[in-house]
Amino acid sequence: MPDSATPQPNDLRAFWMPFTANRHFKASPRMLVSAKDMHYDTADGRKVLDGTAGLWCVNAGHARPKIVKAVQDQVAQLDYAPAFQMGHPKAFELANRLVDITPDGMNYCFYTNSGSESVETALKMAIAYQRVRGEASRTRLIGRERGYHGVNFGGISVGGIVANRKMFGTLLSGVDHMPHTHDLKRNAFSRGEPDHGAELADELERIATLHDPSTIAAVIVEPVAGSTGVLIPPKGYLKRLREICDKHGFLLIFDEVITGYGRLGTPFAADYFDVKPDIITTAKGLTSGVIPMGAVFVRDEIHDAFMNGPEELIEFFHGYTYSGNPVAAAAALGTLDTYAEEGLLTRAADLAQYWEDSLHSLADHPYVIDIRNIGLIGAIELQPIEGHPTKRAFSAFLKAFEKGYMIRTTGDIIALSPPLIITREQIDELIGTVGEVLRTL
Ligand code: PXG
Repeated sequence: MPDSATPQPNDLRAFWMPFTANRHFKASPRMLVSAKDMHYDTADGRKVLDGTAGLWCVNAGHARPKIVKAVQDQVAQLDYAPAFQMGHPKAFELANRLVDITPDGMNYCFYTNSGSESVETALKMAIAYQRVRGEASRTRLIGRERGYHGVNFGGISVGGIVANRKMFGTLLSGVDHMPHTHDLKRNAFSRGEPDHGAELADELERIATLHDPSTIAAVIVEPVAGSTGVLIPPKGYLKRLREICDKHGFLLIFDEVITGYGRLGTPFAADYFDVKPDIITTAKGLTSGVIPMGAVFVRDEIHDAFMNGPEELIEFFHGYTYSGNPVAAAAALGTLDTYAEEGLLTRAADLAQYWEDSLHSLADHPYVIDIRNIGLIGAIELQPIEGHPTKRAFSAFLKAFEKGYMIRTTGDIIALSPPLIITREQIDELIGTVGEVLRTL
């Protein structure tokens, strides 16, 4: 709980906040000062139920003892070790533990510090892999409309977010995009995977024909797109993408920064959809948000293709000062222990039906034009206020926060993704409050 010893900032000016309406926030700040399990405490002493696992990352819940202790012990024992040409035991132990839970045949792990860096790493790996296997003409990258792959130039280039394309110049060349799969006309109020839209994967064939397959290195998609409003793949869509990639020699990258580590009720979305990508990007839930860390998993053939040439040469010319940082690695190990002891990587599967029924009970509420769900993810799409897009949902966010519930909005879509430790009673509370808020909009 906050107390008089908790320092309160008295000037909010200097911090230029990320992805935030800075002036609006600073006029009426929402300040979190502590957290435990499912709840935050605010600076004014209120408890707030975390309906979003922070930013889709606190999968194990807040301040979990194993993770806290792992970090405390590690920072006192080995705070930092150089990441290049040197090693420390926990980075190796963690990689081994991680590849035990990745899909079969993906036995290599490359560390980053965030989802954005995992994406850049995967894109570079894909292009370099095509080169080392003798297909150097394959340099194009294919993404998708409404894709979100972080904030760096590679990620915003393959991503399909209009604001990025408007604000940040011409981005990477040699990139093309498939259409998104969001189709309210055919699929509104679907439970789980929508029925219609698998044929949209065939657009990849059209793109392959246009550019010639021999110029394309990789295709990157989020199995379930999170930040652009929870877009769930139509039945059969991802399998079809996999087939087309196989046919033409494209690598298939699943960006699992949101779906990784149990969000759908399986360790990875690749397991859930039974589609094996060539590369998986992760971050967020890897350390349950406690210390920044990401990991990229690759199929054995990709790693092995680099292990040629003189042994004293660096095989993959890429890495970060903090790749495999000891404290981050310890946090991840503590997180994996917590996931294993509490069955959290599959717990969403037990809760999914309850979650689905609870969410869809809001279907007849004012302004609701769609509800969709998968695993422990839910979205409620609202009719925008004419001429004021995003305003209705943002007002729901503010009202929910006042009532002690943290939800996220993107456009006019409310996105929910609670920590995987949420109880059924807490689901009732959260959805009940969202319902109350919707009735006051
Ligand atoms: N890929 C995907 C699929 C993501 O969702 C990133 C990459 C980038 O990760 P970093 O760690 O660099 O932020 C993300 C991040 C939201 C929200 O509210 C989503 C993200 C980040 C912050 C907020 O939907 N996704």
